[in-house]
Amino acid sequence: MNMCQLPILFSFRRCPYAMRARLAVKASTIQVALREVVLADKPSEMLLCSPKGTVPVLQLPDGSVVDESLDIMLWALKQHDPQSWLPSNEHDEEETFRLINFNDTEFKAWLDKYKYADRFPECSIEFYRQQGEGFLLQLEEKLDKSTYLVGDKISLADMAIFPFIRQFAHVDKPWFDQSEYKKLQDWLQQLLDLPLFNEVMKKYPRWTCEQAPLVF
Ligand SMILES: N[C@@H](CCC(=O)N[C@@H](CS)C(=O)NCC(=O)O)C(=O)O
Repeated sequence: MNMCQLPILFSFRRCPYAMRARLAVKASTIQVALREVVLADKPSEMLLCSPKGTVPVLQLPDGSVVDESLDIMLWALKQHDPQSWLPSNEHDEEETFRLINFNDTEFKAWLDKYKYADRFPECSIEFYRQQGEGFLLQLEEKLDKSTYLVGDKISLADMAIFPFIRQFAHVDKPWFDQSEYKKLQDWLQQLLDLPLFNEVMKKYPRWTCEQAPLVF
């Protein structure tokens, strides 16, 4: 493929939504041109195709745009899913999207308050952590029954959710490490140790329009 025709992925290394998009794109082996952005100074090229201004954004060669991380994951995996991350039956599909939806709505809201507790002084950091723990407990119970969140192999649910659990764990790592969520701790460590994760966490310079396409 001519490099100019590669899909363009606007990304930010540390954003958990962008991480999960990069994980799926990399797993799918579909090549994209990666553009590392700075959130405080988003490139006009990105805002022009997705005015809502969140990363990740995928711009396809035909001009269409996918600007929700889960949709980018599905865009990639529906074309090529060599590690079989997509759910293979209706039950797993329902459970996968239920967990991801809970993560992206309720859990993410508590995660933000826990992470930036000083900006939400109406309650204590411990309170925000306890609210987030509802989801940790749900996941711990899942991991008590199966090796991964939906079944005994890595799937979309694990990959869409673990970047957020990583963030939650890193707010107070000593607390997380001594917490009762032992299965969750092992699960997180296993995913962090994947070569795929290291691959998608490589550091890239901030994109400028003079830059040669960075094939990811
Ligand atoms: N629902 C969106 C959420 C993406 C999102 O909120 N990304 C954050 C970074 S982690 C962002 O771009 N925030 C805009 C900003 O900080 O200006 C998705 O799944 O792609």
